[in-house]
Amino acid sequence: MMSRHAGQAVRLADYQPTLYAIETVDLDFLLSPHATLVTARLAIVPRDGTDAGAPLVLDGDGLTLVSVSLDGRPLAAEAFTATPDGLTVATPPARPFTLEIVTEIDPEANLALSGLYRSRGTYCTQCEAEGFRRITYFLDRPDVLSIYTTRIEAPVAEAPILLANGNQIVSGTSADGTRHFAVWHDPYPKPSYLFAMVAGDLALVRDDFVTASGREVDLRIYVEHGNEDRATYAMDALKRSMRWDEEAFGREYDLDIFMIVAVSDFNMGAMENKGLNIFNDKYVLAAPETATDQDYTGIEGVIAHEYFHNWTGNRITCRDWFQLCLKEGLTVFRDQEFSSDQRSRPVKRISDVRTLRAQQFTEDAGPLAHPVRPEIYHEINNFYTATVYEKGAELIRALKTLIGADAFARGMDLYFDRHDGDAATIEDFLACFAEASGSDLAPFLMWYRQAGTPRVTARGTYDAEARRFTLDLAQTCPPTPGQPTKLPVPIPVRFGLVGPNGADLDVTAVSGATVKDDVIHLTEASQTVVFEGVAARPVPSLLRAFSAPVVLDIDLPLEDRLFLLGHDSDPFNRWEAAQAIATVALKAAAAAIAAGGTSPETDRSFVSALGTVAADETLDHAFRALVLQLPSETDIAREIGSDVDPTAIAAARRNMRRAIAEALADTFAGLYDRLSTAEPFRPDAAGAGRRAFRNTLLDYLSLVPAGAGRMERHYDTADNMTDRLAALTALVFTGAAGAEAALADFYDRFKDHPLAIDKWFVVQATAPSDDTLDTVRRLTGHPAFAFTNPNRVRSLVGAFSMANPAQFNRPDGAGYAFLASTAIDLDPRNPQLAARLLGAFRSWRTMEPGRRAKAEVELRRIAAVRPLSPDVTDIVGRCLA
Ligand code: 0A1
Ligand code: ZN
Repeated sequence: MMSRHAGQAVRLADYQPTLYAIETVDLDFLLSPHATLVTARLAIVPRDGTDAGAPLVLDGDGLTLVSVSLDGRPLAAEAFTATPDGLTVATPPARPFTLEIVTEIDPEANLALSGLYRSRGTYCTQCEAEGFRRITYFLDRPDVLSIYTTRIEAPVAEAPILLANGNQIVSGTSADGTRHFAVWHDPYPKPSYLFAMVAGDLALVRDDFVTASGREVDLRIYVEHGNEDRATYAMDALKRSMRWDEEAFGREYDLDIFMIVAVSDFNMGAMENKGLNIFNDKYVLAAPETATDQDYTGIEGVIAHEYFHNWTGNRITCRDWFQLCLKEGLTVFRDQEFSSDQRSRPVKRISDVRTLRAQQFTEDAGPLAHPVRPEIYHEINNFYTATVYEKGAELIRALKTLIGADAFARGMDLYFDRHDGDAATIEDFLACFAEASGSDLAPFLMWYRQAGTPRVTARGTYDAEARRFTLDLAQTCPPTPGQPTKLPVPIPVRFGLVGPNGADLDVTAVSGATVKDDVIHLTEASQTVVFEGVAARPVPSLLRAFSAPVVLDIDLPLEDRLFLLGHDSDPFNRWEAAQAIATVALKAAAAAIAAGGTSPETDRSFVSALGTVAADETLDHAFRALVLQLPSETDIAREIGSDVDPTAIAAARRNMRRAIAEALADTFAGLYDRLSTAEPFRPDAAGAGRRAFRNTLLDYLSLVPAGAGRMERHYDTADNMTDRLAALTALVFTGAAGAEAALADFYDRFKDHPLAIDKWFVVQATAPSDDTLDTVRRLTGHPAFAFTNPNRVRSLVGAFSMANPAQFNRPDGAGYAFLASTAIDLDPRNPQLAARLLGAFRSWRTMEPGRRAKAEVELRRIAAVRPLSPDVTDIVGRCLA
């Protein structure tokens, strides 16, 4: 058997277990910046049924082999073949044996941030998905589970801290005191992607936790010296996560130590390595002056996410990378539930749905669409997507809604019981819920296999005489790459029939579809649900709390939507009503502008309904803020779907915001001024809600004369980053006279805080100005910017291409050319980051013909570059397919 080469297609249908198991792994790291020696002793056992002497094929990626021996004897040259990308032992013994492999690697030169690399002097690892093969030759796949013992040796002065998975069992120092070592042992079998080691000069923040059954856990967060004070919120979030997982899922922590290390250079958010999570410092470090409320909620969510992986991901892992959603969708669901319990459930739900629509629905509507469980990939790193994560989480939630909370809880218990220690599949997972609920979940599997966002059409008719309400429901799903036709999926439609006084109407009988409590089970392509004994004409409120990841097409008249906005008992659907009204109006306005006309006037009744919500003191601030925020330009573009003109969309949205601001200036100014009383900063939901509301009001006021003094004052008097950044954004986005001074002041204040300077880059990269691209180009040369740091690159180049649609999609194509050139430059150093940035091209085919042609030229220019990484080849290839 040959090893697969990078970029070669991998198919789910071809899955085969390995011929050999690796029972234990003893790793020895002799650290040195440019020449680290790694000795790996692997206890290898042929699996039952493996032919005697079948070749052992180990994965590698860019490795230099120093030596290889079998059971203590060097292997003869003809007994093996080694290349940088694989090591094959031609005829290994038909019995257990030990293979010892020595490789030499260069962490300092590793700018791809995968495998063993250095981040500001700290040695650290990132092995998911296929980084372990950049450290040593291995069966680098998630279904090979081994017990790891790791020895790390380094000069004391360079790396006083030496960490790896599990518990430290031995340590020592050389006689002259200059070198030291530590040995760590992890008793839980794990796949190589969960391996981690860290060595460097780091500061330690400590706490402890006692689990429900009395285990004392040593909690440690390692940060760069000087950042200790900024890790307290992360530590608090960790302890709350540990308690919550015990209470909500009955899951306890299982080692005596849990460590988090914050590093500055990291490709993703964080990584759940067993007992040794490694984090992008953005998701650890926070102080009121430098972190926004969004940063605090991000930290809480990511700390919880990685911690929850200890059970959903580590104790039960994935059989193969096609099953990635088994750990990711489930763990996102768990962290969303945690945050909902810690904060406001409706507010969390609305923000999650906003993200889902912006990221996943957009992905699902373009050339990068793929099923939650894909069936083929060329580069697995490109499948850490909104579809696998966010839609994966929605499927868990929909499953829970369909089978009910009790059966869901029993199914989870069964899953933990039955599969602890396994590398499992989606089928294994669903079987637990089928058994716990006594239902056939075979149709539910279609959700995992089909890409695309289902569209549910709903038409209601009321027969007053018969007191009957008839609801016709139908589902379709658009074609996606490789999937021209689709089957129906089981869709839970949570609903209420809202009566004239705003309360849900009672019904005496239902027929036509399974309806359990307040959930319609839509299982066929079309179904008619008949409700009897309906006392008055209802307004249907469908898909409450967003009960399934679908697009709902319901032809409610404006008055009915305004009624839901004012009265629905489901807060999500109140918010949704405002979004739907705005979306209809914005689409029409964008079409008019694109055709050379002007925006139609914004409906007065909608504006006054927004004013009513804004002033309704019975509603919490965060919710009011969300209702006032119009759908994003990306959302509107996706709703339009084809021949998109992003300039027209931006203009339509700007006009509507201005119309609302003008009509409600007095209300908004009054509300704003009343909220301006100083209260000490607290990053909790109530405080964050107040700031979100006040900053949303400021955003509107910035468009009218009332904003003038208020923006500068807001900036000058801010005692926290949320407020200061909101004011800076308002000043810069409106091109106010004080904008330049505020930008200079901001830079000066925060120049020693790279994570705060990232916000300074984002504001400038997302400014709605025709100069923005020039600014972004100039800022790539700024001393605070570095192409080697993913956070910097995402804040400048990523924000420009993903969060500034009108400027990225400039009609002259200069935005496309800039992104293409940047990605081409970046690709040889950090292909994962280059590929991720190019995701900004995912909607290029929906553009009007002029932009479409310019985007295609740039995509083809990238495709022609040689060499090109498998990561970028895959994204560009799928975009052009
Ligand atoms: N499993 C991590 C995400 C992650 C994935 C890949 C990485 O490197 C390529 C790093 C992190 C999580 O879900 O948090
Ligand atoms: Zn995860």
